[in-house]
Amino acid sequence: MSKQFKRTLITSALPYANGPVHIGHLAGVYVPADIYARYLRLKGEETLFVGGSDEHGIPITIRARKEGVTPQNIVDRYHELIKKSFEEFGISFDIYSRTTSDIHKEMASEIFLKIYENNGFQEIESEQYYDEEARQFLADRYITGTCPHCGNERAYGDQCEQCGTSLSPTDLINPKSALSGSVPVMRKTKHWYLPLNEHESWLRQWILEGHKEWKSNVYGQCKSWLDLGLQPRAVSRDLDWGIPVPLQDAEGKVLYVWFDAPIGYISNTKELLPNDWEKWWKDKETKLVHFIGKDNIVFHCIVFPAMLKAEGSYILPENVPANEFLNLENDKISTSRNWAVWLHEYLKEFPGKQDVLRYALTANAPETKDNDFTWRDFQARNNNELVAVLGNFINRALVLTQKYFDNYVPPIGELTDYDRETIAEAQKVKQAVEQNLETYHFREAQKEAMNLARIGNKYLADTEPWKTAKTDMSRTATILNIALQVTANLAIVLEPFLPFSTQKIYTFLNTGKFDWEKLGSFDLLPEGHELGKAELLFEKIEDETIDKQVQKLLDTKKQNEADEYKAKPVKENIVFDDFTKLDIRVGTVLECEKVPKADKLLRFLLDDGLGKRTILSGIAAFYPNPEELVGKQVCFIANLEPRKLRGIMSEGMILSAENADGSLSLVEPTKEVKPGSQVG
Ligand code: B3M
Ligand code: ZN
Repeated sequence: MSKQFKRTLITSALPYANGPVHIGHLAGVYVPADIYARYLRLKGEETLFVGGSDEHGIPITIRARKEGVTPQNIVDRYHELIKKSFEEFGISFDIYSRTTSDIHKEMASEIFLKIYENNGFQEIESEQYYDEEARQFLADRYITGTCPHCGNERAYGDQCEQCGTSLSPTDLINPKSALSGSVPVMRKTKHWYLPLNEHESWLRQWILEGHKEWKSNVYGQCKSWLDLGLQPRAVSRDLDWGIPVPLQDAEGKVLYVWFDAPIGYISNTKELLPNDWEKWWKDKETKLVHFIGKDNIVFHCIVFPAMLKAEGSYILPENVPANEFLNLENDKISTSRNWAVWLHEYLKEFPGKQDVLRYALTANAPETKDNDFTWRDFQARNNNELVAVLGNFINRALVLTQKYFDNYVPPIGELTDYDRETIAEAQKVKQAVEQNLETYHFREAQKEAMNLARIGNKYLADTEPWKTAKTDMSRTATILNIALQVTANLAIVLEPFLPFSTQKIYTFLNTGKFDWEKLGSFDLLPEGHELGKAELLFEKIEDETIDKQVQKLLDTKKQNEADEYKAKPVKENIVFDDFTKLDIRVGTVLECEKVPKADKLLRFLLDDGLGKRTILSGIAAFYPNPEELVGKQVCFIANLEPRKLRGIMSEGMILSAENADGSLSLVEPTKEVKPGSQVG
């Protein structure tokens, strides 16, 4: 039996205000949180939905440095942009504020001090990299050097982006400060640590025993953290952007961004309800639910609860329905590679189509595993589901009522068995949707809700009111009455998912909003009620529109490849004599074929001007039809010591150029020359 609560507090992760928000944010966090909030409100439950921007931390300072502006400048810009995108997508926050607000600074300091007074921190001195020129300690991201695993010379102190290994700054070979370029030195520094190890046993009990119902991805991640054993975590940093550590001997130190950010949920509640915020955070009858992405699980399930416990007066989350990641056209969404569908751009290119994106993202939500957004799927969801099923059904119900009953709800007559079956089936939808929403299965919930439109569509197709209208007007009246009641039910059940479209349905029906409890009723629209003007709810999205979006992504990909390619540095100088030692010549290809059982090798037989010469070359992957090379001229090194490969003597080396993507291309003279001609 699940616990009964009086009210629900919903939070959604605070996005970093260092860039705009994209479909990955929407699909993973904000749309599910919004569906949940809208559903609870519709049920008349006491609900609060809190959001905001995360405005501290290294990602912000990096962006600011790159653009040569202040961090405040960056967060002011992106906070507004993000806030507007959420508003336009109907994310129904009760408050969307920011972590640079005064209330937040006070709240974060207060909580820090309370934990401090409760002896909840350890002070630990450690050695960290310090930039003597810039006179500051260096965050991991601000140290670059050579990756010890792959040799990438531009690896960061926290990660090598070439091989993906996560690093710590002391792993780097030849570390350099990204601030001044100088070689950093080790220096002692003191920080405050949250001793998570001391919280381990109650956390184990609370999560592993007490919350077996959490989603398996969330539970599993918590379990593996707990099984590895928890370590103390620093909650302060040496940095000049953030909330100062509120202690005497803490100059130059700020709260670590992951310490202050989740407190933002509390501060924002207080900002909205200065006199009434505590019941949302301190009363055991409040159900606290955090919506986040999978990379934030440890902070919300382990670190933040440990902070709250150490403070002593707060409730803990009841659930943390974290999602996995959404990919875009088979590739990881990335802000730095501009591989994303940005919400503000979508709105410009698809004006008025917020619900289409909300629908497609929920239908494809990465609830249990990473999922892929593709423009073709988006188009199909719109054309085959929203237009062909939902829009089509509602339009037929309304247009037929207009045609046969002058736009007034017709009277309901005697019901047939089939009518009763249809109604009974439609009434099952409520429970199915509720069950899924209450267990955070939003994609399944939306599917069940759409099922009501399928039921309606089938009902009209089977009963054919346009035919009965020729012989039996009272039967037609009954059918359309039922179809209109289904339409009203659709407005209720789809509201959490498609708030803009359901608003339109209410306008078409010329009625106010119905509560969730009315879902399943077939007397929502009384006989004789005059309907509003019907319009199309959704429109088809054409191939050209989708092609344009796909092309836009292909262009981004090309641009990225061009940006990423950096020609290799030139080798050390040599003297002319060294060069003349090489005997490079042109030969004409007489035969060319794959070497059996060697994937990469081609066997060339060349006319080298003196006779015939066999050379093996590892370029088979790039010339799938080697016979086409016969007759072409290639350059080769004639005096390279012969060596045996796969039992064949290779007499030299054929020259090829390596392209940015690693593919090889043979080097050929621009005009035909006599075989044996020297290159130099
Ligand atoms: N800003 C990380 C993120 O955007 C972080 C979340 C904070 S939630 C309190 O993924
Ligand atoms: Zn590496």
